[in-house]
Amino acid sequence: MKGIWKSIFGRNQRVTGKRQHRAARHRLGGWETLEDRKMMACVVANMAPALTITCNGANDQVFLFDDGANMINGSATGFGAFAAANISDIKVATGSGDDVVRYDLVGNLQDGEQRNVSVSLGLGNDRFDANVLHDLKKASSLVITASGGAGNDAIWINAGNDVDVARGARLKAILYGNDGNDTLGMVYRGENDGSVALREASGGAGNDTIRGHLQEDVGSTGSIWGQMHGDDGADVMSLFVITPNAGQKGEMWGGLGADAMASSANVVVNP
Ligand SMILES: [Ca+2]
Ligand SMILES: [Ca+2]
Ligand SMILES: [Ca+2]
Ligand SMILES: [Ca+2]
Repeated sequence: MKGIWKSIFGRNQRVTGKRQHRAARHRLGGWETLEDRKMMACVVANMAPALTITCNGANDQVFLFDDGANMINGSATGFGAFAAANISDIKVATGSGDDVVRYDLVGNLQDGEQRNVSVSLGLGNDRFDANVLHDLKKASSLVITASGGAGNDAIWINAGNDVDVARGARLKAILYGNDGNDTLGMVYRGENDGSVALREASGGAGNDTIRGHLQEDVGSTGSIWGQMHGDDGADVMSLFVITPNAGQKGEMWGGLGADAMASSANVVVNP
């Protein structure tokens, strides 16, 4: 599959050439320039329904544009542009270095379409943005899981511009800052007749900033939930769930350390 993938992009020749080059370099005493390392930074493997992007210690950038129907277009440092069809599982691991990852839903997620987007940012001061720019249609699912690893990371789920979630559909985010002073957040606004959840935002050790603003339009009939843990450190946290519907809509825990916490009245606060 890897071979097919490479030949689609006409890279076989280049890979062979690079191997020879690397062998020659070893003979010359193992010199490797920064330019060489950049070239090898990310590997993209299309094994539909899984798309796996694995990067190394360089400062990598991975961009993913999901049309919500059938096609993921993207680019990754050292690999260049790619396109993959029939993908439901996207796994990104960027390794060490200060990495930037972005996932954009650039069309409506169509009836029944499933996406599990899993991003592991590794060591370094990393950034991940998920921009949910369109609606989630009937029985579709978008689950975003991200972990920052050690270092001061920023992880944001941006779904604040009228994102309607249809009956039986779900939008779920699970965010881990891990060690370091991290910033985690999710913004949602739209008509929700399915399920919207900031299922977990966990800061880990370090002084973290964790924000949740989840707002359902009037007429929404779905379920909504926000949950966060500051964990160790002096954390700044806010969780506001704005909804026309009654009942508890979230819970937050400050953990050890002096935390600053703010919430709407439908969120249970454990300092
Ligand atoms: Ca990296
Ligand atoms: Ca990293
Ligand atoms: Ca971190
Ligand atoms: Ca913390």
